[in-house]
Amino acid sequence: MKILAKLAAGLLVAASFMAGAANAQTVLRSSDTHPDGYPTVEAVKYFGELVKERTGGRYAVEVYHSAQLGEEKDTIEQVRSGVIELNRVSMAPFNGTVKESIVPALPYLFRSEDHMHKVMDGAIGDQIKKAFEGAGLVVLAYYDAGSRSFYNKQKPITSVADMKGLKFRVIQSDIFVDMVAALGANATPMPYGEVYSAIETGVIDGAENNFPSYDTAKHFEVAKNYSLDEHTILPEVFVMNKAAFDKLTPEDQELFRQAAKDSVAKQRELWTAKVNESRAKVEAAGAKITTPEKQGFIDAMKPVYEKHVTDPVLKKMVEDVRAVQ
Ligand code: GTR
Repeated sequence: MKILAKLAAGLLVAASFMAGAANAQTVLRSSDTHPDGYPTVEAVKYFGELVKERTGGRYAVEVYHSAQLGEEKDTIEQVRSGVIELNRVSMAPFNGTVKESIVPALPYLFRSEDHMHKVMDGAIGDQIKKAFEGAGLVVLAYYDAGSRSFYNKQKPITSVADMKGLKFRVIQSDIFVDMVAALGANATPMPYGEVYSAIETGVIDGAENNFPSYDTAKHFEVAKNYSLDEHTILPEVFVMNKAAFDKLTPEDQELFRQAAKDSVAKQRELWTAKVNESRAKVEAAGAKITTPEKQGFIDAMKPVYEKHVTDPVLKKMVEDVRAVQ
């Protein structure tokens, strides 16, 4: 009896150990500058749910929204060094690190959001993904961020001439600094979280972003003139630390890629709804939306291309983007 009991107890311990091992969960941390409920935050949460479900709970994702882990530039360093495993950021802060990421940040290169989707979902999108690996990152998905336009607290912008002398915060990329200079205005790259008070106190006159960011960061409260110049259709990237990705089994890697792909459809749907909601909200709150004479903006961008698209790889990529119908 005693021996049997001992055996049974031993089996129980072994069984619970095995169950414990099966339940062991690796929690992956992901950063986002946006508040809870924002389409990118929701898309990464959805990715996490799919991963958890499809791995039988072996992996889970925790999304730290609202810049809890820091501003984008800092969290990019965190994900590259492996302090965090995942990150959802804009493409532009990578412009100085991943040469190929310059292409989707170029002003007026994409003709429409549809054109951007075709490019990023195709061979050029894959080429950019490959280039991110050199920076220690695996691109899991490209998400939508609509188009970026200028807004300011001084006056409505109806043509390039109105831009003269205004001070704008731009996203942290030289392309954007030069874009603003080419329009006769002054650019200050600064972290997203500092923009509201910088506009409020008059350090800058305005910034540039899409409607959901203009809304959720509350910039519409301090800069009421939004001019729909739509200078870039800049996608977001959802990246994973490459060493962490390489540690996954090939099956899990495929599962992660598929979950990310599934989250793209979800994000695009949420994005479209959010743009409409945010636009209506800021207008109701008194934002004045104007549509400036766009050709002037397009023509002014020549020096930006001359300065940043000199490398043969980038020249070819720009040609390839233009050829995508
Ligand atoms: C938003 C983007 C953020 C952040 C922000 C900015 O459109 O979703 O990731 O890059 O712009 O301007 O800093």
